[in-house]
Amino acid sequence: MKLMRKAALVMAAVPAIVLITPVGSASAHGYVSSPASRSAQCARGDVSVDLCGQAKYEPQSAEGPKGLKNCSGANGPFAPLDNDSLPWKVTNTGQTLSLTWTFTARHSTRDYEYFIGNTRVGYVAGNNQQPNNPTTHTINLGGFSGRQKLYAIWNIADTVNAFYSCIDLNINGGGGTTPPPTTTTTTPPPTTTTSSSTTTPPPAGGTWAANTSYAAGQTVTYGGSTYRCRQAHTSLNGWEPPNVAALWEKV
Ligand SMILES: [Cu+2]
Repeated sequence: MKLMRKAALVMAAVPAIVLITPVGSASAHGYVSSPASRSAQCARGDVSVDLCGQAKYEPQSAEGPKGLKNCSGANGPFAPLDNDSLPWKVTNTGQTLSLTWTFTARHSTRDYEYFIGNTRVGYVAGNNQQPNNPTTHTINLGGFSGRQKLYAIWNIADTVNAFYSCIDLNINGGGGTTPPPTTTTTTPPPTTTTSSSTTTPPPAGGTWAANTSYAAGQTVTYGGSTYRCRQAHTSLNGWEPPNVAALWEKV
């Protein structure tokens, strides 16, 4: 009897939970937890919250369109992850590296890609299946040595997005080759112009449409709301503003 009542209570609570979970909730995704990615270091306090931005609270949510090479997914609140000059801890490794993903939602998976610079050093197929949590991959670092930044990318099968983690490595313990200083291409959210002389207002776009080139700062309407473009891109079906927070912010 008691059990039944409990079950009934749980059932009754379910619709309420669904209602209070925002659409596209940022809380349920994944990141590389071992070796500690930049996101993981933020979450466990290795790097100060003041420096980390949102990654402190949601290490799993550096989400952005597929095909990027960065640590934040070009997701504004996660931009500090792209800053190579923060005091990230470096993992010493040989040529073989095992990485563990922690998932807070097991999205069906297209594949995983691992890059050093523009070289893809690792690939693991996802077969459009849900991954186990956690999931560990072992990759070979392709002959790279010294200080390197490894991009770990989880490509989701049923959305346009991917999740990004960066792991700072010292390969073969050498520290011999110093990587060229990486120019951080953080795409900051468009800032409101402070200089009053530059009064070029962002072009007021019309209604959002697919296969259209949008510039950062441009606004469009979609579904009765107005959105501002975060970074220049050409729109595609499926990239409707409410779907891709990395590209559009609601105003
Ligand atoms: Cu998710």
